[in-house]
This record gives sequence, structure tokens and C-alpha cells, in this order.
Amino acid sequence: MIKLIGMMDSPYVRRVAISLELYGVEFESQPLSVFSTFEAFSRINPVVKAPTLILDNEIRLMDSSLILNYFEAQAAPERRLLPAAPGALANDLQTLGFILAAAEKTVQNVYEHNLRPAEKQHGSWIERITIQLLAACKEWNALLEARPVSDFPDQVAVTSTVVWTFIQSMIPQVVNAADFRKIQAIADLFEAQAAFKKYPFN
Ligand SMILES: N[C@@H](CCC(=O)N[C@@H](CS)C(=O)NCC(=O)O)C(=O)O
Repeated sequence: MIKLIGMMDSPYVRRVAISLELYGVEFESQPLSVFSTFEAFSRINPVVKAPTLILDNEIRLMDSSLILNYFEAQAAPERRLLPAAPGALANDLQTLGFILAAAEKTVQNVYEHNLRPAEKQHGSWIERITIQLLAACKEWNALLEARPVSDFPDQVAVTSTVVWTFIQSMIPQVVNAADFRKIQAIADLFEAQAAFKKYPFN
């Protein structure tokens, strides 16, 4: 059985889990932490990156977008989470790029505050990543506003929802939800769906 290693408090792990559910791919979730269970994680993947996905033939896939590429390529047309037409695909990849940049800047913010001792925190770096994070959220919100409204959970909906829930759980004081109403509305819509409830943020 395919194994997904990593915890659902990671937006990268959670986007893979929910996408696999939507693709109809069976997998076993192994919620190892890259911090508190570093040793156990490193026995599976010495690089200790979540998500790590182990295929039945023991091939280890890393990086959520690479993992999703693999499954998207073999999904039945009605289960695909990305559009096939180049124009629509470019639009969705553009949106995903801004969402994933916001996720990366949020992770950097959390690591800077939680892993680094207060006296070693770098103020101008925090300022820089905050500017980048808010810029990414602004583009992301505008791109969602320009999209047709749908309750079909495609890859933009999945990633937008899990990254927003992550940001609002970790650093709501940095990213004010009231400034990004479209992102919030999409998250409210999809967090209520079964696949998202099956793999909650925790
Ligand atoms: N671009 C990667 C990012 C994955 C990532 O940074 N995961 C974090 C957990 S949220 C991690 O593995 N952190 C431990 C580390 O980087 O050492 C992806 O999309 O999977």
C-alpha cells in the first residue's frame, strides 16, 4: 500500500492527502513529525522532508507538487484536478504558484519565530518575508476573484483551502483574514466537504 509520511499540520502533506482521496487512490497515512520524530522519519527518508510518499515498489517521492504530478498524470479524466487546456492550465499554475509562495513564506515565519532563539531572530528578514507573504496573498485573492465560482474541489481549491487554514491557524496576526475575503470564502466552502473533513488540519 502507498504510504504518505507526514503530519496534517503541514499544508504540503494535507494537500497530497486530500488530493489522493479525490483521485480515489488508497494510501496509508503515517503521521511522523519532521521535528519530534526526526530519527524515525530519517529511517524512511534521510532528508526528513514532509511529505514523503512511498510507492508500492519502494520508490520515495518528495515535494508535494512532484507527488501530485505523478498522480494527476494517471488520473481518469473525470478525476483530474487540473485542466488539460494549456490556457486554463497556465492560469491555475499561476494561482498555485502564488499560493505555494504564501505557504513557503508562512513556514519561514513560523520557523524563524519557533525554532530560532529570540536573540538570534533577524528583524529585516522577518520584514522581507512578511512583505512577500502579503504580496502573495494579494495576488492569490485577486486571482480567485477572477475565477468562475464552483464547488468542485480542483487543485486550486484544495491548495488554496489547506494553505489558508494553515496560515490562519499559525499566524492570523500577520495575515488579516478580513483583507482576503475571497480566499476565506473558498476555504469556508471546501473545509465543509468530506475529503477535507477526513484529513483535518491538526
Ligand atoms: N516544497 C515542499 C515543501 C515541503 C516542506 O517544506 N515541508 C516541511 C514541513 S511543512 C518540512 O519538511 N520541514 C522540515 C525541513 O524542511 O527540514 C513541498 O511542496 O512538499
